[in-house]
Amino acid sequence: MHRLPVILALDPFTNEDPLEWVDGIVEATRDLVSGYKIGLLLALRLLEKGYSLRDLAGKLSGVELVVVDFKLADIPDVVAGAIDVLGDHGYRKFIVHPFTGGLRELVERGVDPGDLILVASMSHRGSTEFIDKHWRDFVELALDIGAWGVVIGANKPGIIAGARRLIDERGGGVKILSPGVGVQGAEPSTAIKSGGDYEIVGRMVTGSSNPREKLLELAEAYRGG
Ligand code: BMP
Repeated sequence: MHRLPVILALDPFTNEDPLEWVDGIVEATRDLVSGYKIGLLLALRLLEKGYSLRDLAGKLSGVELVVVDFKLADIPDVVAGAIDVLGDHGYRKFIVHPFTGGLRELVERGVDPGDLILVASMSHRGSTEFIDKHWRDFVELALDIGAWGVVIGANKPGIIAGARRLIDERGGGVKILSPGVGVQGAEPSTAIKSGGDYEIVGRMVTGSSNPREKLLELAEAYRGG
């Protein structure tokens, strides 16, 4: 079976050992998904139990696509420093917030733009207050600097379709990653049908009693069934 266009969000909401939790899910799903997303919640739970980012990197070794989602939003010195540290652990894709401005400065400082994923529109309701008003600017910035991808909520099919048109018009290869599937309400595969490249799926799969079975169930939706 082809890999699903799914990036599995590894957010541990339970109190079990976070490294074993990651290991169990990755071993059960690595041949089915396109990659994994790790973020602040996992990092905090690992720290709490005395683990390091290197321990986590070990569990994810051999996985082609690991997206580090700390939604970095700070002065370029600090963002570049954080990317440096994460890069030393072998991580290569980083979600950053573009609303701070200064992403070009990051690139001038040596950050590879092909490692960056810019948040252009979020899946929660509050995203319309500020971020969504600028989604087009953020997608254009991603194209201008040659970013790897943008994040656009799966429940925003109009924005996904608009971003797809913009990216295609400019012949760019920027990928669209869409979270918000399952627990947050969007149906699996709706973002892909609107022009997205990957859906970021978390609790619907990681919170199920059998993540592998759940993904196999979802495969039907991604096949267009
Ligand atoms: P879930 O499928 O369990 O709702 O998880 C969604 C994941 O996507 C979470 O890791 C969350 O941080 C992330 N996310 C999101 O839900 N909406 C966004 O707009 C941006 C995100 O990164």
